[in-house]
Amino acid sequence: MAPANTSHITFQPNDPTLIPIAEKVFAGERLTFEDGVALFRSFDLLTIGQLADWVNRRRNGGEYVYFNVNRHINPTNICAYHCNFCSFRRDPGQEGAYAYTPQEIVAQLRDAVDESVTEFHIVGGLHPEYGFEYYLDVLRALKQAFPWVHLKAFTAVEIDFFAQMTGLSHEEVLRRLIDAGLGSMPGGGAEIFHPEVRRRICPEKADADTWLAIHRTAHRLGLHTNATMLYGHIESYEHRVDHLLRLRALQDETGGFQTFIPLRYHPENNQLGKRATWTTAHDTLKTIAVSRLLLDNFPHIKAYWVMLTPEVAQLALHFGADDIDGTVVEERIYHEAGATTAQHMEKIELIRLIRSAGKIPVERDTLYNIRRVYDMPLEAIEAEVIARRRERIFAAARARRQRVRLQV
Ligand code: V47
Ligand code: SF4
Repeated sequence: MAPANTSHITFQPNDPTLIPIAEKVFAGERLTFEDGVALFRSFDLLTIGQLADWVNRRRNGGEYVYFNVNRHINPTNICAYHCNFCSFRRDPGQEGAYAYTPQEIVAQLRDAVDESVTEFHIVGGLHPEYGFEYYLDVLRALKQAFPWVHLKAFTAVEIDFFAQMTGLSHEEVLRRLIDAGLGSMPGGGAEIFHPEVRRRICPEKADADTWLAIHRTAHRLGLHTNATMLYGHIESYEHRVDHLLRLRALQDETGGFQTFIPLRYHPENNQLGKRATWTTAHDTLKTIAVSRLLLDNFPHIKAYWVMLTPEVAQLALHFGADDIDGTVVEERIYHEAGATTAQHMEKIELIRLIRSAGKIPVERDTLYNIRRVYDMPLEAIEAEVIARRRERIFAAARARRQRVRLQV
């Protein structure tokens, strides 16, 4: 790679250990395990952020920030596993346990979903009694009711569970899910790959090699997938770097990952929270920035506003992140674990958040096709969004009246 033009950058690190790393970054050279650990150990957050921002500008232009209009669906919280960081899971019959039928899921969404929604993000518990057919039926019912909506569904851990339940191979499970409407896979279930941590926080889950093998198979079948890392609990910086480099190695092989999403550990109402607490905004911004620097082959880094808070997610847009996730609607997993953010953000609020960071909001679909660039004056966008919302409310009311008339 040709050396980059850095003449416009004033680069004055407070931490001299970052100078050789910066030289590599500006020369487009790949960072090593030791570089990753040195970055995490450094407290010179602004220098690390500046480097990550520079990489984001070189890779993605640095002005566009992506979001989408999506809805989260968690079909059931009943789960056969017992990850000690999870506040969402319930045993069958336990207070608060639920499992919606595919028809109930569609009915809950019927009045709330119109053509503006482009993605359903579907993850949930591993139900010990419902078979694989239940999960296939959820996809089929959603695809039939909302054929235009992309289904980003089921983590590699869920795929592995379906394979164990049925005796099918991971590939066959994925093929059947694709036939039922699966469009791509979210990045959950990765947690921390290193066995020293993994066996202490989620011993029943698919191990690192299995998680990676499932994504490899998904990429071979033409699916795009995401990857996550659950950080800020009992893991060390070495464990984080190991995790990121395992993802980078698979991406070198397949190129099938779209986005990396660091997930900030939420310690409330779960066992792990007795030993770990909330990590800091400093750590979060550094984790976003180091991810951008180490994952040189990942197109996007997401600052997931639900997890990081809108305020920190907004700052992350200057630390290497170029995506902020979507409107979400009714997030449950982190809210059970103490998230204080809203469970939903209106599109106009996302646009305002991105614009007031000096960036250009870009609405995308799940596969990063651009639906619209919001580069016009904010007042024009606000007027249009309000008019559209009004139209949608009237249309939903008309549809409801028609259904009632038909029932009569
Ligand atoms: O794997 C569970 C995490 C993940 C807690 O692909 C927790 O765009 C923090 O897959 N504190 C599932 N995290 C979520 C997921 C996801 C989320 C956002 C975007 C995308 C994407 C995927 O939720 C699990 C686990 O790491 N999680 N409990 C907790 N207490
Ligand atoms: Fe079950 Fe997922 Fe919670 Fe683990 S994180 S207990 S697999 S719902």
